[in-house]
Amino acid sequence: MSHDLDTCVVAAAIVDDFQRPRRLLAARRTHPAELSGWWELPGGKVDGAESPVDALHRELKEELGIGAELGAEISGPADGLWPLRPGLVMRVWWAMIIEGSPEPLQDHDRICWLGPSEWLNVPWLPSDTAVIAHIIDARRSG
Ligand code: 9L3
Ligand code: MG
Repeated sequence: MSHDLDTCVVAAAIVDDFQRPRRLLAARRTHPAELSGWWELPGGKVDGAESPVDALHRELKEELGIGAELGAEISGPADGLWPLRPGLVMRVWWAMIIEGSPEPLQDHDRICWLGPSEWLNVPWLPSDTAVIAHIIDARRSG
């Protein structure tokens, strides 16, 4: 299926180290009501003209007050993308903080660092559970 016309959401798996990630940042959403209380990889929708990577830097600045270095993209099951719902796909990158310290400034009421064996220990949005389960599996199989 082609996703060319789908709206793109971008998100970051923020970790403490690209080579050997131990801690992963999770953020708890405050809105909309049906997503409130669920945890996600921070990010949001790409605006019309901006590139996905620019959008992700903007979102991380707005939502958490941080500057980040992006690593590799985490490829999803649908032509490399992560389907959210009809017409909406997500792209996810590894990221490390290079500036600032993360705070829930907008869209979230809590953030937390999940330790090495804790990456599935918060109620992630279903879409994000798929991403986290995938990266745990990928690391386990080398
Ligand atoms: N979404 C899912 N997982 C994520 C993010 C950042 C977003 N990690 C979904 C939730 C919303 C939609 O994408 O339905 C748009 O996200 P936002 O712009 O409200 O953050
Ligand atoms: Mg957002």
